Amino acid sequence: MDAIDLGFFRHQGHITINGVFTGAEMDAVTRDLEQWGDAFLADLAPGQRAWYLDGGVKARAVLRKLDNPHAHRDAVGELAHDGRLVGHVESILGVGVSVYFSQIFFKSPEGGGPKPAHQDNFYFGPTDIDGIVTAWIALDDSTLENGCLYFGDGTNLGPVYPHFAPEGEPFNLQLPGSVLDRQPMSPAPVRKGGVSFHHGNTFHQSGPNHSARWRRACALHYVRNDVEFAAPALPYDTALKLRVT
Ligand SMILES: O=C(O)CCC(=O)C(=O)O
Repeated sequence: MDAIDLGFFRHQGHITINGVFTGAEMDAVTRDLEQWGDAFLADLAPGQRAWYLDGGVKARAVLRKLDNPHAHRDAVGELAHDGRLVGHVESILGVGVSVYFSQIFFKSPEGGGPKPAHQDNFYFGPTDIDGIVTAWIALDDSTLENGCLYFGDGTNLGPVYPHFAPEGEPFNLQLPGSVLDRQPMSPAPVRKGGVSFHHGNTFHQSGPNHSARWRRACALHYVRNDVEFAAPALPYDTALKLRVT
C-alpha cells in the first residue's frame, strides 16, 4: 500500500487514492446493495419517502441513499475493516478508529439529483473537528457527467459555518450562497474501486447525473476512537458505532 500524502491532505482537505479495491469487489458489494435497496424500497413508509427517494427522478421511485450499511450489510462491514482502507484512515486520524455512521449514495442514470455543498462536521458536531475523516468509496466510475464530488480546496483549515435546510427537506442541510460565492469548488473524479478521503470541515457537493450510467458510492465516516458526535444537527444512532481497530 502506497503511503497517503498527508501534506497534500492537510493542505487541500481531501485526497483521492485510486485502485484501493478491485472492480470485481465493487460489483459484489453493489449486487448486495441492490438487493437491500429493493427490500428497503418495498417497505418504505410514505412519511419516509422524501428523506430516502431521489427527487430528481420523477418517472419512478428510486432511492437517493441508504443509511448505516456498515451495520446492516456484511459486505460493507468487511470494507470498513479492510486493511487496504483502514491503513489510509489511520494515517490520517492515528491508530484506533471506528465507523460512526455510513451512507450509500445512489445517483441514478438520467436524473439522479445533486447533493448541495456542506461540511460533514456541521452534520456530526464532533468533539474534535480533526478527529473525523470520510472515506468515500467509488462503487462505479465517478465522472463529471454522472455527478462526481467537488471540493473546496483548503476549506478544512477554515471554520464550520451555519447551514440551512430548504422547507420540507430537513436532511438537506447546506452552506449558504453568501459563503459559497467566495469559494471555488474543484471536481474530483474517482475510478471504480478508488477512495476519496475528506476532512470533516471540507466543503463538498456533487452534481446531477446527466449520463446513462449509475454513480453509486459508499461513504464510511470514520472517527478516532475517543471522538463522539457531541452536537449533531440530525439524529445519529450511537449504538451503531463500529469499533474497527
Ligand atoms: O456522494 C455524494 O453525492 C455526497 C457525498 C457526501 O456528502 C459525503 O460523503 O459526505
